[in-house]
Amino acid sequence: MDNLTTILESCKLEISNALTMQQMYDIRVRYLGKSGELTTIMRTLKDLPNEEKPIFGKKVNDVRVQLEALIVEKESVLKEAEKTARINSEYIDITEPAKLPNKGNLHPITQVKNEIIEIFRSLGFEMRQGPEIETDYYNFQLLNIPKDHPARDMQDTFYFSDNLLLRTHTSPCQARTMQAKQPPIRMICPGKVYRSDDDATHSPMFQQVEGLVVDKGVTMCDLKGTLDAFVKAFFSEDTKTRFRPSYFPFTEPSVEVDVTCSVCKGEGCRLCKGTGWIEVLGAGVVNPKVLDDSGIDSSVYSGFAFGMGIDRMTMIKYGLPDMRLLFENDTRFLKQFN
Ligand code: 2NM
Repeated sequence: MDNLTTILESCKLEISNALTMQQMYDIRVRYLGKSGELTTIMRTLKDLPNEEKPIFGKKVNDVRVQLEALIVEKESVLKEAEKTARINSEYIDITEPAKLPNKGNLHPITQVKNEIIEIFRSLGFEMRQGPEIETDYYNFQLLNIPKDHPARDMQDTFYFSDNLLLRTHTSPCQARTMQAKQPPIRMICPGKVYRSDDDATHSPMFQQVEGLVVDKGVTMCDLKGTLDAFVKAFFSEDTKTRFRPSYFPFTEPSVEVDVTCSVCKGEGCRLCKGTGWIEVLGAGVVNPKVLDDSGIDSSVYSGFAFGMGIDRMTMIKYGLPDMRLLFENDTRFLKQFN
């Protein structure tokens, strides 16, 4: 009987000290298992006098029932605690924003090209496109570029044959348009052009937008007004223009157009090399010979034309120090235009 009391007390103590389900399992085996303490003590029953057997047997059974209840109760407490601990350790914050997939964007040159097209569209210009492989006739002859002009040299132009070449400007598209329709013409041609050039400021392929207006009474004034409106829309409303005399075979007179520096507003900085002005465009009044050769009567009509490099416009607009940034496809650079 004393042994039984000792077993009961020590088992109660162990149950109350137990911290894990594994410990509870061990306790159950050690006290109630096949060779556990209670089972062992039950085996001494047969050595007792007959009259004590039922009393002792009942007592052992009472202890077993009592311990069983205590173990079940403690186990349910521990199970609940382990569940809570697991829920806490596996907590997922469903309000945390998801990791977004990388989002692409149009290349900066494409963005600037679209912007230029949109500005001229709002001024009433239509967009036309022509082939990148051209004939000598459309790329040079029709544009009054003489046989001995340096642009025609193998050094400057990629030839497929004597007659076939990669266009060096988009002007052949303007010539094709003049052949195809009579004035009024208000068109721009954006696209890729190719020159045998490759250094820090020249790429063998670059993109241009050229424009052409032909109608009755078109003058240099219309050219100035149109380009003024364009640079104000493209750079900023306070941008001013400056027209310097220049030369192109297909225009007469010809000009080079400077704008006030978008970085220093004319003060002088690195971008404008201290002058306050940046050259952005070439332009001029279309040479009457070019009109006549393309089938437009220059005694009735006149026109102006202009051309700009989209890569150059992009560099100026964003103050890029090196044109190669635009061709390396480094996503750390490109995603800044998202
Ligand atoms: C420029 C500068 C000046 C130009 C001329 C023509 C055409 F076909 F009408 F004769 N198209 N583009 C032109 C004129 C292009 O780029 C710097």
